[in-house]
Amino acid sequence: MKHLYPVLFFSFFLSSCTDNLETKPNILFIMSDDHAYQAISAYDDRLIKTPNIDRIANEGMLFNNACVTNSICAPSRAVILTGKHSHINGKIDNHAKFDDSQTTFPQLFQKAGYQTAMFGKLHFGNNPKGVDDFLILPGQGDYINPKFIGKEKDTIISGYVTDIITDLTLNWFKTKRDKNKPFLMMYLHKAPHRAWWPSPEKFAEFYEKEFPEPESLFDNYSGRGTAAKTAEMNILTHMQYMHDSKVRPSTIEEMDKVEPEIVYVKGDGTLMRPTAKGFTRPFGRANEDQKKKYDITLDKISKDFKENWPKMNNKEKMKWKFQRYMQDYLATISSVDDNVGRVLDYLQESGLDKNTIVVYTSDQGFYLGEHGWFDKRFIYDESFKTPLMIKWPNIITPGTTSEEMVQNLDFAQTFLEAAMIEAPEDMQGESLIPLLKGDSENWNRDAVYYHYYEYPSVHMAKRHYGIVSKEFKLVHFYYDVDEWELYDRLKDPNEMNNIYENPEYKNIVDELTQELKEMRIKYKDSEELDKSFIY
Ligand code: SGN
Ligand code: CA
Repeated sequence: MKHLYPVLFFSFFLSSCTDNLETKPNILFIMSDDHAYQAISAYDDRLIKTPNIDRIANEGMLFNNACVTNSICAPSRAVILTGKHSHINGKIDNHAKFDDSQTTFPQLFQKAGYQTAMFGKLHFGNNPKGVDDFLILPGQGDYINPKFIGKEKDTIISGYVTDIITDLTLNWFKTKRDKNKPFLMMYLHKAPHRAWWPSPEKFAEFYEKEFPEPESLFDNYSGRGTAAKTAEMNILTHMQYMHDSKVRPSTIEEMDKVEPEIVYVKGDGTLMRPTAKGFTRPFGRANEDQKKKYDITLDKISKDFKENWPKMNNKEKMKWKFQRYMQDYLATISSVDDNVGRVLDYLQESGLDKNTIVVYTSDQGFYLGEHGWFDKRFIYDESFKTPLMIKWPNIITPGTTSEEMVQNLDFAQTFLEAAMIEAPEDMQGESLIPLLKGDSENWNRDAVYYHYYEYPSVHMAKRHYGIVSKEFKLVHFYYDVDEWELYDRLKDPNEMNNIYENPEYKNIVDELTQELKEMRIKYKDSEELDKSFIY
């Protein structure tokens, strides 16, 4: 019933409004890749200050319980574009093919008269549909001198990827924008995706910094299930010295003689000796001038490693790797923040900001050492939640926050409603417009559904689905285990203790199990479907 009013209203409105394009808002959708909310100062300023990204929150609404339906890159993007859960849109993991005969929301915008464009990382395997202009990175893309796939031709652009994606976006605004049409711009960063290569300047700047460790850096998973214990995303045991910490291959070979136990665990669980390839893959693209700039910091890292690593115990190695990780990860974010500032400045200078909805989000969250981890995938908070802030002048009250459980699944319907375009009946999200307008009476979702599939695969996070409310999280791990977990999100925010077997929570378990069952029916997920996705 709740949906009837906007549909009726907008179908009436549509007929009188399609020619009246100037009344429709523009949309600037900014998404980065693997950006943890812990690394945005609007959420938490212990690690980094992000004054430009924060501008969106200060002038709009910050969501404290925004989350994804499936915490991994390409599936999250498929959910965003289709407004449907992974088991419906078919892109359950990074390997699955996306069936591009499906409707995506940019196609609907294009049809409704919007000018549409996309620059940066899509990571889909297909070119985007419904965008008038695009230049996208192939697959994961490269940080240095990246190649782009274009509508007409592919091109390699020299420089640092975050600056380039911004230049492309600004150039489109300045030279290609049709002033008679509203726009939908998808400005999609590759950063801060692994292996976290900063620009040479930020690399040097952040190498000098030291960052606070999270409380659970040395988690031994004693209060958790098999999935947490067997995941291969621990900074000490799975992060790689060359590929991630950027220690020179020659140094590693030398250290090998000192202590020959440096091995890496691969995604499939087998052990691998380090090879130079891991280091040179991103760096190999740099030209001689760029290499010289990187060399200054790379030499410092290797010198430190050579001098100190042989003397370190495991605890010290963990601490050392955590600092190296944060220095590079946060350096890439600092570039994202500078560049978001350039785009926001342009919107302001051109006056476009007045009628533009600006969204900042990430395809999912990320572990910054919590539970000893990097990467994502799990329903546990750091990867389940994602940053989200939305600014919309005259509609959203500046500086407001929302605690509601909202998902990446909701974006398509939100943008469509904002643009007064009718959303297809089979989209599965909820428009966030009532929340944006401060009308929480017209919002009645109290829990969300989650389902992660990519297993067995890199990082070995087991398959699971679950239900999450503001208070609790109930999870079922399946495939090669059959384990349930329950977390009390208010009493145990770091999710250290699985209380599924605790008799005090029996009623909660019963209630949530029933709710989860109903949710799987509502979203058309089922055991049969789970089995059909097993490879
Ligand atoms: C690469 C990364 C993984 C990461 C996946 C998926 N390894 O395989 O750490 O989990 O991508 O990331 S790397 O050695 O290539 O950096 S995703 O964002 O595309 O889902
Ligand atoms: Ca990602």
